[in-house]
Amino acid sequence: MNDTITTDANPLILQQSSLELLPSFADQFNVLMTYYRSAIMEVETKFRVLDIQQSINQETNPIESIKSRLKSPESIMEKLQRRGLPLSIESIEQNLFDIAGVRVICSFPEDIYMLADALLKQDDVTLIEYKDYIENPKPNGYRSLHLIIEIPIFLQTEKRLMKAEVQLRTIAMDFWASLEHKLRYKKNLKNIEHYDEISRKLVACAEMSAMLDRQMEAIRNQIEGR
Ligand code: 0O2
Repeated sequence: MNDTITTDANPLILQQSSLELLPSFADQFNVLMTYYRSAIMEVETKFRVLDIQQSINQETNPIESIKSRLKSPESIMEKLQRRGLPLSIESIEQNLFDIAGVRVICSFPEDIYMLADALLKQDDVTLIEYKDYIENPKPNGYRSLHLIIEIPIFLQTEKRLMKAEVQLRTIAMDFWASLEHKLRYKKNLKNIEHYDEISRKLVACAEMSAMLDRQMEAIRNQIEGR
């Protein structure tokens, strides 16, 4: 019997002799990850340019730091499986929008919206999804502005549109999210004693850090006469 290969996007029946012509899943996966890595570089550059421009115009740097990450192969496979989606290259591109992740840590909450607006005004950026967890924090206290965008990357002979997730937060929001993430992953919090009390304490910490953000911003605005 001939070997049969099927892909979810395009069912193919191939002879064994054709097999060596096909790039393996691993090869295609690695190429795709290179495209996402390129998308990260494009998005980072856009933010660095905005930061430099602000430092010239306003003599301030709205961005404290940028942390980027490419989702790991294990996380990609886990997410596809969890959602009952096909484990294929096409499925990754069509269904997962957070493989390229860029986290922009800002000084003040107003800077987050200024940077998001400036990014979304650029004519090569398409907004796919906008989730404002600052206006509407998650019940556990999590705050950040999340954007899913599509941007072009330019290869030798083609232009490819790639999706990326941008998370914009203040230092205080990042401080809370990083510690909450560590605590959550250290233990399965839901199974421990005093879970409700711990959840309430985490929400209270998130509210304190939001208050700190508002006060620091008010001081900045007072100093700068805004
Ligand atoms: P990592 O390692 O940061 O990538 P989903 O993407 O399916 O999990 P959804 O609703 O599409 O869920 O995404 P959502 O909630 O807009 O944002 C997902 C990402 O935001 C997470 O990615 C985290 O980075 C961050 N995030 C969202 N909620 C919380 C939270 O309660 N606490 C913390 N610390 N971070 C949060 P990943 O994939 O979970 O992890």
